[in-house]
Amino acid sequence: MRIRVIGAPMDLGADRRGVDIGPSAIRYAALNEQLRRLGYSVHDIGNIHIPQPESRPVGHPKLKYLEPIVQASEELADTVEQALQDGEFPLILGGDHSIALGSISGVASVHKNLGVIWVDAHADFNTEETTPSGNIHGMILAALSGLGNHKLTHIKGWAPKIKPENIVIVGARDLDNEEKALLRQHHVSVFTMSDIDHYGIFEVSKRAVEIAGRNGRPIHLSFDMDSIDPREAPGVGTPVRGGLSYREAHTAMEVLADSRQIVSMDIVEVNSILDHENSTARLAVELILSALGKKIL
Ligand code: DIR
Ligand code: MN
Ligand code: MN
Ligand code: MN
Repeated sequence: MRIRVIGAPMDLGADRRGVDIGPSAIRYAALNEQLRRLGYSVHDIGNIHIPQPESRPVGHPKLKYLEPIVQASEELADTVEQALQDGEFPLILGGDHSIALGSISGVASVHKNLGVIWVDAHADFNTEETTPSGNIHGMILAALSGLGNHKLTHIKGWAPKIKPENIVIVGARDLDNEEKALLRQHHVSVFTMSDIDHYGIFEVSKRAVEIAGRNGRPIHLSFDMDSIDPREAPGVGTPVRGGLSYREAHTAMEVLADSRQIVSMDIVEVNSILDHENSTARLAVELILSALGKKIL
């Protein structure tokens, strides 16, 4: 299989600056070389164009940088759709998590009945009404489900991109109160860190595949590096204690790889400014390899 690597140096969706270096940091950690070593052919098309926040007005305080985020999402959606049409596996490097609005919109144009596994400390299920921060990276799953601002929900002119009951969040431990109510109301499956403590990551990952990939439907994997414990992944914008261990993260990726239902993937929120010697980017590369089938033996 051929992998199309697409960089999305987005730093408009969160307050903390530094995740726009993510695509470079991940490439510097030898992503392409290691993918080739695993037997894939790699087609790296470089980065899509995304403006620097300093060059744009913040706009509405509950929807910061809405216009440039919508514009970048339209471009990324087209880029990802094209990759799938050319028979390549889209691997999108963030950037903050707002890039998943574009990437999943592109995948959903090709795969109309798409499941999503969202590995994250957060649920990213806020709307402009519930957001405590105005940061759009915290609204992406809701927007893809058709909730919230019309411009966010209608990337490429249609909505919703996914059914909320086809979404599974894994690793959650920092949710806002109104966000919790929205998740319940729309029947999103959420496996919190407590669930992982109780059932174990192997069981939780298998159930995530069962729900998101019911009836063999294709699955998009969206991996926020802040799902990992900050001891392992210090280079993220919003670290939250009590996250996935190194082994748990690998196990989850191996279970997803074994499902053979993953059709596209993004990896987001690597913040190089806060990182220790690129260790979070190096971990991101390891996890990508596990998600794409790398095994110890
Ligand atoms: C918080 C933090 N729930 C918000 N969210 C995220 O601002 O909406 N941090 N996604 O990474
Ligand atoms: Mn996120
Ligand atoms: Mn985020
Ligand atoms: Mn997060």
